[in-house]
Amino acid sequence: MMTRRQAIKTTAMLATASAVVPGALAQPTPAAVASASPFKLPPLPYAFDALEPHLDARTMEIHHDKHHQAYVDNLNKAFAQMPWGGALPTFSHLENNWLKNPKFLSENPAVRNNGGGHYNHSLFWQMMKKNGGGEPKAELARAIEKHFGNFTDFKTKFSDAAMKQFGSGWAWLVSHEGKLAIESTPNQDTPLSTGKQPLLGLDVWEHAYYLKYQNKRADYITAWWNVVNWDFVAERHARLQG
Ligand code: MN3
Repeated sequence: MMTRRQAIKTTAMLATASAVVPGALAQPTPAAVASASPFKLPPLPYAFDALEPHLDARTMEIHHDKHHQAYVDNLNKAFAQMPWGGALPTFSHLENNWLKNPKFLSENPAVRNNGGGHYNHSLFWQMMKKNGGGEPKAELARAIEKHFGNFTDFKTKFSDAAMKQFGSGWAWLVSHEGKLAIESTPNQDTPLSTGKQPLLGLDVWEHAYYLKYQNKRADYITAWWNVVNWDFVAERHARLQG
């Protein structure tokens, strides 16, 4: 918990950081920017044990509280090192600017890795829910059938992408120019950097499954289908259809 004194201090620093923004030449001092920590760990939208027995509580706790927190902390640190003259960046800025700019990402590997990690995990928690799984409905179901033949073939192809991602990375169902596709990305790279929108993603880093499944990634993937939040995926899909 933040004490009142710390809260006042933080508020003062945030005020200092944003107060200088309108001046074109004035930039927040590195100290003010570092203290602002514009990126925050979003709360897990359910209890740690909500996805049991498929994803165990201990893994969820470490994954969210330690791994995701580390991406957030390191992204804030990376931001503090950047020359910055604008308003403090937001999650939307990360999503719509930084992660869609391959040149910027290649020049800022700390943002590529930690910004990607923050973005991917922020989505990942919402892509799962208690009593999830089953099959998508309505428009999304029709789109999956159109692009992959049927839901079973889609699942096989997605699981295959997750299995074949060598080392750490993600498998994705993405939307690109009105079409659905399956792909995988290494490390914390996001589909955004190649112009695609992620609809559903599966974290295949060992930290996502090692405690319960050890080296058996296939078992983790099979279990994960039972917690997919298809409503969330359908919402993202519907939004992209306009
Ligand atoms: Mn992870």
